[in-house]
Amino acid sequence: MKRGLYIITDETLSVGCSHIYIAKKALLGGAKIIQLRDKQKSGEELFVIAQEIRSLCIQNNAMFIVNDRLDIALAAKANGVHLGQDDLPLIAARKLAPRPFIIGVSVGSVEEAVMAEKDGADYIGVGPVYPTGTKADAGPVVGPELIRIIKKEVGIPIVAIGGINLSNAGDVIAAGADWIAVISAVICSPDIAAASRKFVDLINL
Ligand code: TZP
Ligand code: MG
Repeated sequence: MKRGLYIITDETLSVGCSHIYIAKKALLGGAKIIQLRDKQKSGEELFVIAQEIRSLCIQNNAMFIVNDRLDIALAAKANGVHLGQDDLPLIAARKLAPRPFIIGVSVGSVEEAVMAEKDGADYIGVGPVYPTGTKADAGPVVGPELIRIIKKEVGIPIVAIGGINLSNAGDVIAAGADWIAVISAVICSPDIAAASRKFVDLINL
């Protein structure tokens, strides 16, 4: 799949909506990657949720990625894991999880992007593209310019993240992003499926 909408679940932002509810609605709206992101729940709780989201993704021909937790991703048979620069190092993760298991890595510079590709990442998450209130430690805003530069230096897919909304997503795609990753612009919406669909339509233009 070359392009699409990548939705990250976050129960702390979506007042009253569970990870499973968010995933269901986002899939209904056409999201093709769901990432389970939860920094608080126990492994026991996450494992149950991950198994459920995995089957929803299979039913909807979408991929399922777990944030941070390679153990949960492997145990729940997710398609992959997403790792930040301070998480389990990519090389160590890859030893435990050979391809076709997907490993995505967050990067905030060309150097990190080139290194991630060299070390075996399947995609890179580039951001924050715009200011975001969703992640306090997201690092400096990189703008679509960094996507344009990284696109020339790496061959793996680029997932753009951070402050992306319907007004700026077109610029991010024009800069070369393959996937648009969104949290607040979709999950804080009263209709998650409809909000997802609007992004999908824009990506498919
Ligand atoms: N990583 C970099 S920015 C970010 C993450 C998880 C938050 C993206 O959330 P939003 O609400 O789409 O700006
Ligand atoms: Mg992380």
